[in-house]
Amino acid sequence: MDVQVAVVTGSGRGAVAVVRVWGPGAGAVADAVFRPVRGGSLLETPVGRLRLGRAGAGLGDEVVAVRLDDGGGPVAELQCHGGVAAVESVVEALVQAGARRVDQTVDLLPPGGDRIEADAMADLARAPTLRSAEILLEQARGALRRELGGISCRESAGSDISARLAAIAALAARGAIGTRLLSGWKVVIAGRPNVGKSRLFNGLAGFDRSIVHPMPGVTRDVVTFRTAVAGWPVELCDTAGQCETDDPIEALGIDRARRESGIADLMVLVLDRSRPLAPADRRLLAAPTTIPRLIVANKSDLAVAWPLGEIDEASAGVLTVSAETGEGLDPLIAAIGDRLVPDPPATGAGVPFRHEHLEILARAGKRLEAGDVAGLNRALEDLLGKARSR
Ligand SMILES: Nc1nc2c(ncn2[C@@H]2O[C@H](COP(=O)(O)OP(=O)(O)OP(=O)(O)O)[C@@H](O)[C@H]2O)c(=O)[nH]1
Ligand SMILES: [Mg+2]
Repeated sequence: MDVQVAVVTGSGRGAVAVVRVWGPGAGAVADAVFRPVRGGSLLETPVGRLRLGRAGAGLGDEVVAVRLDDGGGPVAELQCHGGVAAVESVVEALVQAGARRVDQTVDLLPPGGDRIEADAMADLARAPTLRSAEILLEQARGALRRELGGISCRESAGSDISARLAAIAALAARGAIGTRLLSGWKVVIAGRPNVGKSRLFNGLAGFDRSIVHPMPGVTRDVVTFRTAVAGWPVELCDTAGQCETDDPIEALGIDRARRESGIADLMVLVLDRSRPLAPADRRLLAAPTTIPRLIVANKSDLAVAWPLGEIDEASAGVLTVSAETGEGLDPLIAAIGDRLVPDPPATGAGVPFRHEHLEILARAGKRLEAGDVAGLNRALEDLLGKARSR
């Protein structure tokens, strides 16, 4: 058998593509194209250890390389950015080194992997950010399977029922993150007119998506943009400034702003630090919120018109930023990330990433609570079972 190469995840769509080489001599072929950032060659690297380097023509693309041994022969994988050019350049280099290209097939799933891994691979191809991709890649490598396997009990569960229930609860908590890895979180930027919402939105988006203007009432409709905030996929929403108005179009925009604020995961309430707080600011601060919020005092590059202590939230922390100069944007980005995902999964942790996983976990937890170990195993078998769904 010769050395073969295939793109395991669909190229061109996701943040990360996995290029797999297998067959006798696969390690040497991968080694020939992989240029480590530092340290010895890929062949000298123990199986399973991830290495950072470059591959491809010229300077090449940044890749993570790993040798795997599945018992069925040597396998190596190069994970690269998902863009078509990057993937093609890595595949081409491997072909030059002697591999034969074959079409992607689901049989290229990780050794021993099946449904969970297949689903993780499918989602990986659609991962909008590298952080999402990293977590899905871990699941494709068996992180979730391993943890589920640890919970299912062959023998009588005995005294460790509470430990297993805690493990199920921990997985379910991570599932709240896992099920958002593709769809992301919604963050709405709200405040009264002219406080700098659109400027801040553009700063977070990284380019001028929304119109910024000295005249109040510029943003009329909700402007959205999908981006990565602290590595998480986020839909940012810029909204119309909230105030009393007789203008029917502005009023419609304000209605929409309120609606968005009701369904978002987080509100960033922007105040203008360079002007005294207006009644509209105070109304917004006092309004009951159904979602978590961050208070941002913008225009910190100008002379300060009010002390932070003037608002009740001061003790909880108001973020001072200048959307104009960019000062304070990095801490704001970190704060948004912390609010959306206060407890990110550790590297290698099992993360349920589909609602179906959470439903099965809930069922398994109920069975375990009832002392029904056979029922627990049956529920988990739905996920762990070898029946391939695709
Ligand atoms: N000096 C300074 N000016 C700012 C800052 N942020 C925004 N501005 C200015 O404030 C004005 C209003 O900014 P926008 O971002 O359009 O404000 P907005 O809150 O979106 O306003 P509406 O869409 O009308 O509700 C513009 O002239 C901006 O250049 C800042 O941090 N510092
Ligand atoms: Mg605006």
